[in-house]
Amino acid sequence: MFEKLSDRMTDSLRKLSGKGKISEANIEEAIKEVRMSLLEADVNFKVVKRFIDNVKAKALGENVIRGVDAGQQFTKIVHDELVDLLGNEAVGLEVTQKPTVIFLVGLQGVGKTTTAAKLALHIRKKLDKKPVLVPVDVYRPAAIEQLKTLGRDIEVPVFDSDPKMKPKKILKAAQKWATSEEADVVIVDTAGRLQLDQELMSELTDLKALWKPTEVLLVADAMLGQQSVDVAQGFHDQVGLSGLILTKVDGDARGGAALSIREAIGIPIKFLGVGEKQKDLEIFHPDRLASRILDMGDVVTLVEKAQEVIDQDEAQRAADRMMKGEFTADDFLKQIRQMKKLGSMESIMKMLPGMGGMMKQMKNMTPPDDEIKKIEAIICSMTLEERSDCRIIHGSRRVRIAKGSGTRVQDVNKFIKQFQEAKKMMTGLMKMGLGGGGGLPGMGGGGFKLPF
Ligand SMILES: Nc1nc2c(ncn2[C@@H]2O[C@H](COP(=O)(O)OP(=O)(O)OP(=O)(O)O)[C@@H](O)[C@H]2O)c(=O)[nH]1
Ligand SMILES: [Mg+2]
Repeated sequence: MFEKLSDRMTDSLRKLSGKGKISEANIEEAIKEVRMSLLEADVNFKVVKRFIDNVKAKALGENVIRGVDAGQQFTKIVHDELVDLLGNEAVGLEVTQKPTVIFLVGLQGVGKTTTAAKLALHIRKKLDKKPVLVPVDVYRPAAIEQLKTLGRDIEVPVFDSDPKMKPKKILKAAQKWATSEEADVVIVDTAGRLQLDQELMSELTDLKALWKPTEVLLVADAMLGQQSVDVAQGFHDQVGLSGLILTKVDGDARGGAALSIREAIGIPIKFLGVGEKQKDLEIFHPDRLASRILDMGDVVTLVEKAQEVIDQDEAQRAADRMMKGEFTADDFLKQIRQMKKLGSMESIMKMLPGMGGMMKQMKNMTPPDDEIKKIEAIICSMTLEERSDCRIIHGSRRVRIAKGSGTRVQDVNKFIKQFQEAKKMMTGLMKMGLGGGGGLPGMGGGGFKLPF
């Protein structure tokens, strides 16, 4: 998501770079393009108008710093305005009340049930509280079973709702049950409808009156576009919302709806659903998303992900060995495997500043993930002895490794050469105190380095 918007925005901002100072004449074109890129991304036209007016006022205002490149100044203004549009601060969940009751509401198929499970996992792992789940969707036959299965996967208790009972009765029974479970947070997964209808609204209002929820979160599908602004408005008018969770952000939605809802309705976006798995939920950070859109990278999220999935001790051991010049192909294989836990190379690179533009230039080259797979296969085809000292790998061994890994002898030659060079370079850098782990030979020229 946001890729097209990001591409267009960065293109239009790039055109300004090199121009000395912002002037009405030179930013007119850039402003026009920013407006077009927002409209094309499906941002609500009223929201676009306000956004552009603000950007213009700031750009032509007195606060412009002299001596800074016009492109950079303008990018900063657009960035700040985007952050403002998206709600400035990240707004997390308030879970101090016991129990905190969270209703998830929304149209059919937007991802309410999946999100209920993701949220439960987040609450247990990140907030260190005990969540329970309550399904009240008695209309779709398998809905209750679906939540029970998800709950089992993440070991979160799910209320044994009886589909023959009315939602109100279920909720009443679930109140007692939640107390006996000593739940800190109760997540109620409500039924979806094809569209906003009165029946659904009055059911939700009834449920809300019965067990006053701390949060009513609208789950909205990022793929739905403009329509979701009306849906959000409808839910907000009739049920009252405290926030929004935007799902399927990993898809190829244009993203405009996300940029519109906060501004149009005034409720904060709290989380993003970024995949089908239980762990695929991110706290929504306005500044990080703005940076991603403007191809300024999102190194903070990347580092946080790395802290979660990378074995720090192992990384330290590898770094120590690199320092002593003892880094082997086997260590390298371990590092590749750790890094793969972070996601595809493409998804990692997208989070690095300026990489969006760079990736476009790399279109005709072998995709980095294919390159890594090749390297992995090459190392796996080496004997332990060869892995610990690549210098012993001569002619016939190279042929054997190429055969074993399904690559060409040239590929093996290239890897060994680049591995030795990168090792030398990394050891040098480490000694100067400049390097981190994770140098990747084979990734063209001098290797590729992650920012940790
Ligand atoms: N790619 C992706 N798929 C998602 C995401 N969230 C949910 N889905 C998928 O969307 C589909 C619908 O999800 P559900 O959680 O059943 O949606 P729901 O709103 O509970 O649906 P109803 O209860 O029928 O109204 C499933 O196939 C999910 O795997 C997400 O963030 N990314
Ligand atoms: Mg559901």
